[in-house]
This record gives sequence, structure tokens and C-alpha cells, in this order.
Amino acid sequence: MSKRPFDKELFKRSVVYNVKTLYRTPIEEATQHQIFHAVALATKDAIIDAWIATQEQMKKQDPKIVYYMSMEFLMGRALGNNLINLTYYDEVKEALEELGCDLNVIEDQEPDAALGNGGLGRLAACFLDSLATLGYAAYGCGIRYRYGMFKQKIENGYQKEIPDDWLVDGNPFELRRPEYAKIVKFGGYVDVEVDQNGKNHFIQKGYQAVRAIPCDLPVVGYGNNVVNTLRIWDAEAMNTFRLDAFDKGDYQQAVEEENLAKLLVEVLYPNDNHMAGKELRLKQQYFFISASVQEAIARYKRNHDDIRKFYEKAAFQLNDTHPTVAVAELMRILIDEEGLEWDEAWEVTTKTCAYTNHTIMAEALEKWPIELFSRLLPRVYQIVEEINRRFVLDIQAKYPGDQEKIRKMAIIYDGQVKMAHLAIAAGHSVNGVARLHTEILKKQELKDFYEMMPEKFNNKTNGITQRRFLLHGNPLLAQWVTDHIGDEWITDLSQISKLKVYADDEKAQQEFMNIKYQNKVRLAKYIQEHNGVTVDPRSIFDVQVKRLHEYKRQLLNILHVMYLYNKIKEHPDMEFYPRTFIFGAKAAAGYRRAKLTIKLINSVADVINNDASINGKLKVVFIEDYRVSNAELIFAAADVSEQISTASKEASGTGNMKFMLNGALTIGTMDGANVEMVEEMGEENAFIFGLSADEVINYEQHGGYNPMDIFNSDQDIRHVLMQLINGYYAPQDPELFRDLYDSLLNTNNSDRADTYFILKDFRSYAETHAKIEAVYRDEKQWAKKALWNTACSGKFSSDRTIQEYVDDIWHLDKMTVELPKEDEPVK
Ligand code: T68
Repeated sequence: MSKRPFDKELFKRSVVYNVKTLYRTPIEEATQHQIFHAVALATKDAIIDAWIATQEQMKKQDPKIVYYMSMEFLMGRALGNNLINLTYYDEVKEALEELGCDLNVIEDQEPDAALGNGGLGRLAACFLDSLATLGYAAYGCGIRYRYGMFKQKIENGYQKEIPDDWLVDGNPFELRRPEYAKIVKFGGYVDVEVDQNGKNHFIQKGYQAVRAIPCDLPVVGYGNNVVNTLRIWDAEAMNTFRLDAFDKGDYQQAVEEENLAKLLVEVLYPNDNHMAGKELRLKQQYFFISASVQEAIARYKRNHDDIRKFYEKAAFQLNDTHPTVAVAELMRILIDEEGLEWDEAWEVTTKTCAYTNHTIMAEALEKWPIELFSRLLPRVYQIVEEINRRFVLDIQAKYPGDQEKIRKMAIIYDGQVKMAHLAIAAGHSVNGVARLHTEILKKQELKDFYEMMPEKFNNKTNGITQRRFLLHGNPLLAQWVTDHIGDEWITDLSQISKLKVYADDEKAQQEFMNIKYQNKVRLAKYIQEHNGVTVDPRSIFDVQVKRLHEYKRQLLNILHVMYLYNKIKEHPDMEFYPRTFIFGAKAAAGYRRAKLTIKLINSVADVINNDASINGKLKVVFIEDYRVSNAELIFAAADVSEQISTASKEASGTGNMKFMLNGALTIGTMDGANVEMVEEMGEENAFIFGLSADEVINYEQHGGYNPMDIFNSDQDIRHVLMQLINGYYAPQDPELFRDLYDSLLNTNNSDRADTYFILKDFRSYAETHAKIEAVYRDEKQWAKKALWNTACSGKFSSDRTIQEYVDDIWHLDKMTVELPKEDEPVK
């Protein structure tokens, strides 16, 4: 593959020129922010030829394309990542130094593209990176939210949500493409017209329409000239001119359509693992799905005649149930617009669509009231009804007379449309995101579906991109790895196992821990600047960063910190290795208990950090506004990774893998992908505690756990719990944390007390933490385990995950993209 050499002088000239034309300013007087925009545009220039060449290659080769359909793409910052994948990062750093600029400072000017909540959205972003790097033709299909995931401020210990105005200064990497606009229709009614041949035609009338405008973002593959596209759709009103119309009816409709367009793409719903059930959410889903499906078909028809073979050139992967309306939309277009018979359309649809499940949490299951669904999408609803009618017939044929099966499996039941059932019935593949999760789907949550269609079920254990989370996020360690085993790990993470021979090498151990120390200094500086808290980089950095959710059990972590603090106060002279507990988490705006947990963490931090009597042995830090960009600093600096979900509840987790890659040791339950991580590194190189998934499920189904027994018998736990309601951490308002106390001990609401087995797992958790301290004191032992973790992380690259999706589900063709010679004009 030919790679264009980096032309440093050209790049510098381009930056200077961009600053001048954008801001009428000489570079010496430009702000860092202005320079960021100038550098981003210069970088886009470097991308554009490869982007065009990739499209040319697609025309020539006609490869099968995967459309990764997702309500969320949590991309983070683009500049640094693009430079890394162009393999120009060091050169650009040098070029900018010559202009008197620091690339790190310039990178920090870019707002995160936070078009996602957490793991599901970030997974989509990692997948795009891997698809481009492996040379597969892929489109990410999503929504161009005007406001992404909210910015979090902590005021007086409470979370405050600030709108994320990420587009205020424009997005330098974006390409708006009005020439590919699509029209999306909502509401109205369906008219049936019969043609001369007696064939029915279904026509939607009296609808509201909006124009969907694609905005393209480049997804740069690593060092291979492949540039794929993340296509996010913006909404515009159809006919602004009608606002001037005299006709009253038209005017009314025009205003409504204008409002609809604005509202549709206004904001990302900030819930993870929770279904809010809002009408606007369903509108968002149909909006981007209709536009994306129309575009996929239009693209296919540009060079193919037979729409019956569509699935040979296109695969739709549904990132959870949020994009599931795609199956009905595809059916609608194939039948109503392409003229296929039902059976023909069904074959195309099932062969095209595949569904990924990301959770077993009941509150996350998507169901829509029939009334809402059919009012909003009248024609699509008719199609879902027919899919359901036929599916119920299949169930009856397989299980004659079994009403229970129909009740449990029908797509439409009890006045609701069940999106997971639709996705399973209409796709050829259903996958979970870690082995344990897939097994739970097969044996519990989706048991009936698995029994009826076992061939559809498969596992695809999640992964992460080592290019962002090691090469970019931890340059010191990345260089060290390359110095020892060469740089092939960048595109083949299985190579990282070559580090295993260094696990016992004292020099390597020291270098490894020295890099960790430098990364801890970098994070300590960030914490000093952003939190005003001084932390000691020689203390153990124990980190839990992820969305705040009861099942993730941040409460277990902070209760344990309270317990340690009590111990230190009771025994001031006891041996205690200094520890810094670091938290980062956003709570959904309406999730009261999650927000109260944030307040508790900050209240505990206030008391502990200001207690001079403990000599700084314990510090607690809540990092404000946890997001992709500061995550990169955090993973690099962690000694201990907290992966402590109630077993069976975390489908996979992906943060766990990012910590492992960066040489942190995991304290965790046997949940999600932790199970497979432990398999790779060996149980002796992690700190595993708590109930197993089977034990949890057994308690849930048969009872037999009463947290009151623990409260009565364990005085340390009782002490900590009483501190939640005696004002120890809230002297002004002793009742402040009552709800957290009640959640653990009282059965006064519909939930069982201690739904997430926090008290049940507490002792085991505390004992395991004590082991961490003991191992950390033995520097060599710790260094060996840390290095070993990195060396065993090869499986958890999203490159491996994507190759499995390609082999088992999508069956894509690889592309090789050559750039035209520099003096050849680019078409
Ligand atoms: C996460 N799910 C899983 N959901 O919790 C995590 N939900 O275990 C897994 O590793 C990850 O997906 C990737 O597979 C989510 O992040 C959401 O964010 C979400 C968003 C909207 C509605 C429901």
C-alpha cells in the first residue's frame, strides 16, 4: 500500500493560511481555539483524498457494505485520533512546535462529540475505527444531535446538567450533503388505491414531513488510506416558504413541520439502560432509520437492478432495539415502492438485518403503546401487524395450543409493540456482547426465542480500539510496548502477548511502573486543576468511572470507603497504604437515587479530604464531567479498576478492558466480560469477589436473602449504614441519605430490599480490597501482575470483535485503497 509522505512545510503553510482566512489573524496573534480550527481543517485536507479514493474503490470493487445503525456514537475528540490513524501524529506535533504551538493544548480545544450515553455508544465508535482499519466498507448511521450528552457540573456536591452546545463553533470535520437529502413522513393515515391489475397500493396521506440532511464525518482507518463515513442526519423543514402562504391550512402545517424538524434532532436522551417511552424518542428513531434505509437502497440501485439481491451487498446491524423500526421500514420500501411481494421482501429483510442485545435489565426493554406507534407510523404499523400475524402463526405451528408461548413471544401483545421481539423475528442473527451475557439470554431472558430459533443466537464479546485507548491515550506506554515487541500490536493486538516474556524482568517491571507513575502525575495535575484537590501520585489510584447506575454499585464502593475511614479513625496507628479513590459518573437527569449517590460520594470526599488527622492516607475524588477525552487520561493512570456490578447485570462492560490494556488490576465480580478477562490473565492476576451470576439469579427467583440479617450481625456494616442517617456526612440535613439507607434495608416499595446485593457482597469486597493492599506493598509482585494484564489484553481489541461479526454475520469483502500519485489529479 502506498502511503503519502507527510509534507511538513505544506502542512505548516496550510495552518497559517487557514488562520488567516478564517480569522483574519496572523498565527502569532491567534488564540489556541482558532489554531485548533486551522489545524483541523488542514487535517481534513489530508484526509479528503483518501476519503474520495475509498469511495472510488467502493464503486470499482462493489463490496458488501455494513450499515451500523445506532442512536448513539460516542466519538469523543476527532483531531488527535485522525492524526494517529493517518500516522502523522508525531510529524504534526513537530510541525506545530515549529510554529510555536503545542498539539496537546490544541487538542484540548476540541469539544467531545458526545452523541452517546456510555458503553453502547462508545462501542459503536470503536467498531467504526476497527471497520476502517480492517478495510471493510461501512457506514455508521445516526442522528446529528444539536445537543449531545449533557455537561456535568458539580455544585455543592450535586450534579447539575448543562446543555452540551458542541456545535457552537461549527464542526471542522463535518461535510454537509444536502444533495443526498431524504424525506421522512410522520402521522396521517393510509389510503388504499387499487390499480388496473387489481393490486392494492398503500399510500400515506395527511402526514407531516421533514427533510433529512446527511452530515458526513470521516472515519480514518489506521495507516491504510481507508476512510469510511459516519453519516449523521440533521432535520430541516420541508417548505419554509409556506410560512408566507395565505392559505391557513398550509401555514399551520408549515409551522408544525418547522417545529418538528427542530425538535427531532434537538437532543440525545440521556438515559442508559433505561427506556423513557417518550413520543419524541420514537420519532427520532424513525427519522434516522427511514433516511438511512432509503439511502442504502438508493446506493444499491445506483449500480444494481435486482432489489431481491439487496442483502448480497448490504448488512444492517441494529445496535440494540433502538433502530429496530428499520425492519418494518425496509419491508415498506420493498413492498410499497419497489413492488416486491411480501415473501420476497421478507427474505431480503431477514437476510439483511441482525440485532445486538446490550442488556437484560427489564427497565431497558423497549415497548411502545400501539396507540402511539400506529398514530405516528400508520403504514409501518400495518406492516408490523402483518409480521406479528405471521410470526404468531409460526409459534402456533411449532407449539400447537400453547397460549403461553404466544403471550411471551408475540411482537404485539397487551396493547404494546415489543421491539426486541420484532428484531429477533425479523433478523437472521441475535447476539449478546459477552459469553456470560449470551448464555443468560439463551437460558433466561430470551429462552423461548432461543428454543424456537437456536440457529440465530451467537455471541460477540465486545472489544475496544487500542489506537485510541493506548496509542493516543497513553503515549509513554505505547512507545514502551513498541520498543519491546515492535509496532504490529497497533493493528493486531494479539501481538501484545509477546510482552509476557518481560513479566519477570525487573528492568521491564520498573520501566512499566515508572510509566504508570508519570501517568499518575499527569492525572494528579488534572485533578488539581479541575477539582482543587491534591492527590499523591504514590498512593494507590483506585478508579471507578462509568455511568452511575444502581446495578454498577458505586454505592458499594463508597460504603467501603466509609468503612476504611472508620477503621483508620478507630486505629490511627494501623498499617494503611495510602489510597486515592477516584470516581467519575454521570447520572441520568431524572434518576434521583443515582444523583443522591453522587452527592454522597462528594460529601464523603469533603469530610475525608479535609480531615488532617488521617495524614492524607485516604483521598476521595469525584472527577467532574467524565467523558471520552478525560477517560483517556484516567485509564492510563489507574492502578486498580473497579468492575463491581451485581453479577449477571453488566452485559459486558468495556471500560474494564481499557483499564486492563493500560496495566490496571481489576477488582471485580464474575460478570460480563470480566469472566473472559480473568480467563486470559488468570484468576491470580485479578481480585475477584462476590456472588456469581447463578447465585444472584437463584436468589432473585427463589428468595432467601434478607439484608437485615447482615445489618444485625455485622457491626462494621451497621456502623457505616447508620452514618447514612445520623448526619455524619450531612450534619445540616441528617435525613439527606435516607433513601440510600432505605434502598438497602427496607422493603417499603415494590422492590426487594438491597436489590443489587450490596450488603451481601460487602464483606467479600472488603476482604478482597485488603488483599490489594498487601499485593501493592510488594512492588515487584504488583509490577509483574500489571504488566501481565497488559500482555493478556490481546483478545479485547474491537478488531477481533469486528472480524467475528464479519465472519459470522456480515460476510464483508476487504478493500485495499491506493492513493493516486501526488501529481495525479484526484477525481
Ligand atoms: C451497555 N449498554 C451495557 N446502554 O450496559 C454494557 N441503553 O455492559 C456493554 O458493555 C455496552 O452496552 C456495550 O455493549 C448501554 O450503554 C445504553 O447506553 C442505553 C442507551 C439508551 C437506551 C438504553
